[in-house]
Amino acid sequence: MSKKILITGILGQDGANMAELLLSKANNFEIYGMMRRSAVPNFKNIENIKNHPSFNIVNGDLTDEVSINELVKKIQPDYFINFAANSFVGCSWDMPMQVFDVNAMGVIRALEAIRKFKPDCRFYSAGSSEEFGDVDFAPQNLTHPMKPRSPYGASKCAARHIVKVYRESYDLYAIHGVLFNHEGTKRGEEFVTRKISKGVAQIHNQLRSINAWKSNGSDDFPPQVTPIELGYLDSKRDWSDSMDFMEGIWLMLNQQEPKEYLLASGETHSIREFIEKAFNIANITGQWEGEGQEEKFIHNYKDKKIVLVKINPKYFRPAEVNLLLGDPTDAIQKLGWKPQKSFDKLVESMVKLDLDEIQKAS
Ligand code: NDP
Ligand code: GDR
Repeated sequence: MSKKILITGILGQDGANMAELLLSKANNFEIYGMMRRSAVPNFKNIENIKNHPSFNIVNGDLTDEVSINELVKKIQPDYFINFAANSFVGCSWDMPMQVFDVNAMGVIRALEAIRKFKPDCRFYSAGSSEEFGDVDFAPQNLTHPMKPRSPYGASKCAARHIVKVYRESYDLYAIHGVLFNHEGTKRGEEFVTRKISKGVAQIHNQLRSINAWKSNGSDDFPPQVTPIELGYLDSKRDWSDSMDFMEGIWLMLNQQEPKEYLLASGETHSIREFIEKAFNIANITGQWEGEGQEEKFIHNYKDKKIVLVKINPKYFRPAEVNLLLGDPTDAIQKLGWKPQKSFDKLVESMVKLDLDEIQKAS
């Protein structure tokens, strides 16, 4: 018997990775990837699976109850994996109501559809370390109080509460596992890791052009390097690989009892550290100079100083989460979860992909 799996957020990072993972795991999985209507949809993340015979795209929107009900009624999924969200913390102050509508009300719509039309369907919804906010202790585990610092974080806290209520009230296999930051080569370009890896690749390309230009005998060079403009550099994040998390989520969905877990690497690194590592992988040397908003990451090119990274206050947030560090012991010991990719390998894979892509394009 085939297992039907409905995945929302299919064009995003995790939805696409989960579909890819499940299609590689077994040949009796029928995947239904839900996308919302868009004038110019971007299918890049599902390029290598979109023609798979067991992969189907379906239309729906988490803000639209009718579409969610219809999908659950028609497909009768065995699993419903909810990755759809307005997932960008930075913009959640600009549209707090939309963020709650998708991230919290959307979860109720999914739970109601399951309760009414397929109560034995197993449900996972993505929780976030942003629920912990201005943390009381580190590393954080699931006993940490919810102290969100953004409308996004608050919406995920609301989702966590409602999943618990439905699980306990209606005896559903419904879980909201908390995920710390996870990245990879399908990461959206506005998130800091991808913004850095893309920026490094662009600068690498620009430095190559300068070198070629110089080797033609010219003494000076025009300022052709576009610095990466970032906000707060001192926050620390617990970064992992998205594919590793998809394995953990699948384990969470296949236990005897619906229990929630937290996935994290157990390491924390600053944005500054990510920047240094990313440039290092591209063989570009640099050092920090200046202070506060004037601080810059500089590359010495002969007697010239080339700015690689500078601060743009427009990227500061009204409130920041300074330190995230998760404790994944429970998931490792009780689920048997084994994350594979280290922080160094993660940064390397992202920078190398962006270097390759820019080289192919130029
Ligand atoms: P992405 O932003 O890459 O993907 C989110 C997807 O949700 C997008 O494809 C988007 O569609 C879709 N979406 C947004 N609004 C709606 C809507 N109203 N109806 C249907 N679909 C919608 O996020 P990730 O893949 O990185 O994250 C997956 C989930 O995990 C999210 O819930 C996120 O909040 C959560 N999470 C992520 C973490 C991370 O580090 N990546 C950490 C903790 C939690 P479109 O493509 O059209 O924009
Ligand atoms: P985050 O990820 O807010 O942790 O949410 P993001 O990459 O956006 O920010 C991480 C940290 O970097 C700082 N920062 C910048 N961030 C962005 N995006 N752009 C910048 O220019 C910039 N400069 C500095 C931020 O202030 C922040 O401290 C991610 C999302 O995937 C959520 O959906 C998820 O729930 C959490 O991770 C866990």
